[in-house]
Amino acid sequence: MPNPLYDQLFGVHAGKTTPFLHLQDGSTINHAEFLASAAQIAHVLGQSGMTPGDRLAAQVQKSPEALALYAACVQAGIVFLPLNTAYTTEELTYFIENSGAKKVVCDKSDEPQLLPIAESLGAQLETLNADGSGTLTDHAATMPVDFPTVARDPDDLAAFLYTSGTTGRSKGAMLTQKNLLSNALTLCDLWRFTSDDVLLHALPIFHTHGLFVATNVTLAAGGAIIFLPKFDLDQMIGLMPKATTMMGVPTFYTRLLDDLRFTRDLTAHMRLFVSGSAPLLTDTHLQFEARTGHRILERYGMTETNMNTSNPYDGERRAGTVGFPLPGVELKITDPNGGEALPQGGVGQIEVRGPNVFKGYWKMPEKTATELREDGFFITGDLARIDEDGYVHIVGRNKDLIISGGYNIYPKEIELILDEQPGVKESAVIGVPHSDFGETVLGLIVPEPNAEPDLGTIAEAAKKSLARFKHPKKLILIDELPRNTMGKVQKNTLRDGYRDIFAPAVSQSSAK
Ligand code: MCA
Ligand code: AMP
Repeated sequence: MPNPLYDQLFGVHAGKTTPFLHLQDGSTINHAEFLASAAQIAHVLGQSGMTPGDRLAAQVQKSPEALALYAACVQAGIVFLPLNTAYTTEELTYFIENSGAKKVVCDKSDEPQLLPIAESLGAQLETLNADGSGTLTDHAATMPVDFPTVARDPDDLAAFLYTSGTTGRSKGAMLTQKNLLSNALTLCDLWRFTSDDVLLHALPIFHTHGLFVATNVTLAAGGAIIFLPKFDLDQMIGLMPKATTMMGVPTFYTRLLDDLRFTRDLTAHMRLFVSGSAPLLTDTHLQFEARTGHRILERYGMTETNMNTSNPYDGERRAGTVGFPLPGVELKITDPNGGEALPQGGVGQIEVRGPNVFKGYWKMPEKTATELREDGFFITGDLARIDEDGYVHIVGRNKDLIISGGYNIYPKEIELILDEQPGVKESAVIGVPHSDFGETVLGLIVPEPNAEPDLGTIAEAAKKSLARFKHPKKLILIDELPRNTMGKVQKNTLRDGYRDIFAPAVSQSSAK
């Protein structure tokens, strides 16, 4: 029975004993071994009563077993919902409840907090730890090593990825088999991935970049991955000689450039460096070329759309641009007010349509209707222009969003918490340039009349509710927020006023 995503990314490697995952302890898992462990997990899912279309929420550390869990979900027709390991219990509760997940997989250390929540929401819980141990793998070990793949239609859901929004409520982006597969095959072809490639993989596998771009593209090619638990400069430099390609967020590249061991010799054999998830500064692009002789290939995507554009493999990789629309992806620049297409060169919002564009937000038809037009074009909220040669230049955002080290942070979510604190009249959260993370979070707080809110207590409240990467790096009391005549807070004025607060000598500011 056909299951296009499983068949073409995973099943196609059945029986292959060529390496798939090179682990940091020096061991290797080949394709056949990986598929066997995925099949065993798929049996666990099936035997626990999960049926195709059910959701599985996983907040687990990066491990081969975590990746096999993804493959198992695809094979069993379960919708995979990976979650950032930094999310707090409060954040997780929302995701489990909103998605109606039937199973939650988490680290053993999180079980005490999550078990009562899972039980109260009618979900089963399994554990999976960073070293691969846990109830999930214990159960899987007793299962057969092949699993009858569940038939799926290209429009069936394969994954949910939650993405925050300007209202502060996270939305589950529904991604179909077709969305993921079409993008993986297109990128594999465009970036010339083959079974000889070895990708240096230090990205997390709970977001699009690390899972659906880096992993799926390598799978589509039948290549191998040097699978690191996280970005570690020493490991990156130590293992680079064994790789042919690398994908990363701009912070990876600035951190590598900050290290003198990162040289032309170290990278001479490399075939391709890809950057995305946040703007790569022209300066970083040029420094990288001067140091290594390689031009980083920058591409642009979103959780809702996977990848939309890419610089060319063969042609000029133009610094400060995200290249051309991918084959099969239509892209237009429209007037943010009326929605009509602008003439070439005009600055407007990016809209995209193609097999990569998601099906909508889970249980949020109104949200879906405001962002996904009836004709299939998705309104990205990114502002751009197309130059005379067709390269897309992202010049800003029509959405209140901060990108810190490649992670998206919606200010509204933080403002809602700050506003609730005693003595706080209102707040504004902005992104300011940061030399390592590109942008970082600054919270500006206006006290109630005659109140003196305690910033330490407020910071603690934010820590309790929000993932670590969303915590304001600094909170500042101010008298009032600048507003325009319509009463709207002028965040640009605030961003200009505080842009040097972390005094970055060279910044990766997203103010493009
Ligand atoms: C870690 N911290 C962060 C971040 N990461 N704070 C703000 N922003 C971050 N991105 C916290 C840590 O918890 C720690 O807190 C402190 O900052 C310093 O940690 P450090 O050791 O320097 O950080 P790290 O562990 O080295 O992580 C930095 C990182 C990582 C390697 C840049 O954030 C990362 O892997 N980012 C990639 C994100 C990604 O994959 N994005 C793709 C999304 P404390 O000191 O309190 O412990 S997909 C997407 O955007 C679209 C679809 C696309 O186009 O790809
Ligand atoms: P996310 O919602 O996490 O998927 O993040 C998607 C957002 O990241 C996009 O809407 C852009 O604002 C930003 N983004 C991704 N890649 C790039 C890039 N190469 N340059 C600039 N912004 C990017």
